[in-house]
Amino acid sequence: MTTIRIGVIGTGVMGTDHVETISKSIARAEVRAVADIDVGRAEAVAARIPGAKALSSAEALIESAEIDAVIIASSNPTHGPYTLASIAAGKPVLCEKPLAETAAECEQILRAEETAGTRLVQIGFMRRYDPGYVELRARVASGEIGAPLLAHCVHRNVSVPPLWTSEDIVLTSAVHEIDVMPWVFGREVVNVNWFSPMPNAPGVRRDPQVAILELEGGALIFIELFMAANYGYEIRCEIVGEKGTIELAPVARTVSRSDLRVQVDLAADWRPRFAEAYRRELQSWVNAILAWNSGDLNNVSGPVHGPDAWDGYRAAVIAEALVASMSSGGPVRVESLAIPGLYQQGRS
Ligand code: ISE
Repeated sequence: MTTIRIGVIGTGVMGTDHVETISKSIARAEVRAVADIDVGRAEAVAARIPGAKALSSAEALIESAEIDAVIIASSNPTHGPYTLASIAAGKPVLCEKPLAETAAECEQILRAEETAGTRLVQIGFMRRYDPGYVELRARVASGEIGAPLLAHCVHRNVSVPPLWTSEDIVLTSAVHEIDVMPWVFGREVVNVNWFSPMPNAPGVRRDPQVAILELEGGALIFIELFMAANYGYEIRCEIVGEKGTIELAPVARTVSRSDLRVQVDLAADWRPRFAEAYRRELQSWVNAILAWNSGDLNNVSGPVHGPDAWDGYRAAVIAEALVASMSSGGPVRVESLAIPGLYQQGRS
């Protein structure tokens, strides 16, 4: 097999973005089918991609003999069921976060993978492919700032859909820091605590929120989540160590000066900010599937070399602990992640 035939479920913001990235920038892969509950939307996306068709159902896409690998970018409640269906069909699957809505559902996915005998699931934690985060992690590991002690993270959206709840902010947005910061520090989360300033005008959600994650050994991660920040999409991260600090540099390519002002443009959402991360994520996923298909004996981890179902499960456990802290108003300990009898037990 020289080209991976991909099927994309969900043609909303992320599904459409993946379809476009694959068509324009990914080698040895093509989109052959898209599926969406809104058939008209799926047809409109398929019409722009030569050789792609719109299918009536996600299940038909997963089972199609013309599809080698699946991307799930439909609504959050569908992630778990479509991931399980892809495992049952023996197909590699890249599922957008969250892997499932609960840690218990993620555990079911881990067990299904174990029964299948291969790790088939990659999760869309694209920040692990972002050149900035990759460098941050390498420099922390190099020891140049001594032991890392703290991280200050800022995660701001222009706005979110009107019905998003306080919990959605944790499960859909904070989940990125929940995944990437333990990866940068190389340590697990042991304790979480959630705060929010009292709102002036109570609404459907508490926004902004602050999450504090304590890692093994005592390092602290402070995360500001502000979903109605209005002014632009912005991600910041600074690591404070014993001997210095390292932070993500601003990503704008140009700075302008006029009318007594210095200006830097910000994006309206995460797609431009993480475009290179998405490209690298997709190419690496395709390359891993090709290597697996070619029977590469060094390829012991199946078609998944990036964040996997275990990482999706870990993030779900920590997100649930944060939601518990939101209700109890106090710190919540993250109990051991190990699942008795599971082969991933203890894997980092
Ligand atoms: C969105 O769903 C994403 O996944 C973005 O990466 C994140 O930064 C944003 O807050 C979410 O709304």
